[in-house]
Amino acid sequence: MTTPFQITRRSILVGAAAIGAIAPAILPLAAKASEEPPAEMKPADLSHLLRKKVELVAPPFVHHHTQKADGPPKIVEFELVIQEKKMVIDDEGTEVNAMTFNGSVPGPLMVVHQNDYVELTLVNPDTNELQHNIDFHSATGALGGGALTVVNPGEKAVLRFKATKAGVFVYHCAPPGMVPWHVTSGMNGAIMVLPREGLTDGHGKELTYDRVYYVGEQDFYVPRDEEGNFKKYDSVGESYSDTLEVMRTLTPTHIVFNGAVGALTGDHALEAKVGETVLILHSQANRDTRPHLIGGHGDYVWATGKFRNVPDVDQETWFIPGGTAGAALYTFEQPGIYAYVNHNLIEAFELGAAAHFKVTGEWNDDLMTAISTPEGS
Ligand SMILES: [Cu+2]
Repeated sequence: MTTPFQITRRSILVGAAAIGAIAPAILPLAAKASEEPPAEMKPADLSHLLRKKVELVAPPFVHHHTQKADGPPKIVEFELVIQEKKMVIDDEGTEVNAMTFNGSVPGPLMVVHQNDYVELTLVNPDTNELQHNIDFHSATGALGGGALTVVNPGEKAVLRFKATKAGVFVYHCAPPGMVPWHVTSGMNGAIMVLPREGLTDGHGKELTYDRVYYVGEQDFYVPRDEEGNFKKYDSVGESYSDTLEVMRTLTPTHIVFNGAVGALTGDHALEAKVGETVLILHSQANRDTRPHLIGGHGDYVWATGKFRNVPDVDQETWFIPGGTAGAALYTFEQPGIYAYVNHNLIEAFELGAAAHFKVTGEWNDDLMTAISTPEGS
């Protein structure tokens, strides 16, 4: 059966025109590029490079990696399998027809070192309904790879790019005609390109981390019925037009960390010990955000995530523009539960953009003490 969503490369423009009024102004480039091979080129001979295959893990965790490069640049192989699936995004059972890389929102974090080559296999199983692709903000050319990776259900593509810039970068789906829908349905993640010599403070001091966590902030736009209840749909395609209407209000119904309200709080809190240094990576592919660690700080912060810049120090809150991934390094000094929030506090407390750090260790009375606990006067 043909639906407006099962479009082929050749009918991208027709499909796009039918789907959204804004799309045609942006899409011809993408459609043209995906139909044609790259312009005249001399294939790069990388046969002398070592290859490494990485098994990705679901956020907030990050696959094993070394902080400094352990040799010359290599080809690092990753695979992302696109999964369209229903996900529950709050404790009231609200559902979205999510689109995901590897089944999680956000998609998994990839780690390479500067000047490594990323070789990504992007798989769109034939059980999916829609066409997808991937745009790496860390890549150069062809719409970040988006023009070379448009895959219909049942297809896969392999993209290789050289990670020339060090930093944390967003990746996201950007299919012709439906970019914001796919991004706000969960198809985004991040890649960290570490300097080959590891992180520094920009003044010669090496910076290392004991743990790294990846927080992906997601805005969802869930349609409501006449009574104000969130609607459910049998398929992602069926949810499209209602969801687009809500998206155009620019008013998310949910703003969450890692796919759902509470995904990183309570029993799912991020763990650390006093004295440990934690690297917190935070991406938002679509909206601005302003992370804040309640009761802590950002010792070293690359708010826009790019490691050739000197990090800001001793930050209280940092600003990550939409379409960016930031990095903050903090050494915990006190035990306890810390809330890590988007410090638009309405977005944190009312819409869900909050996580917890559960930190164990010895209390430092010098840093803080209760001289007198609350009592009646
Ligand atoms: Cu997609």
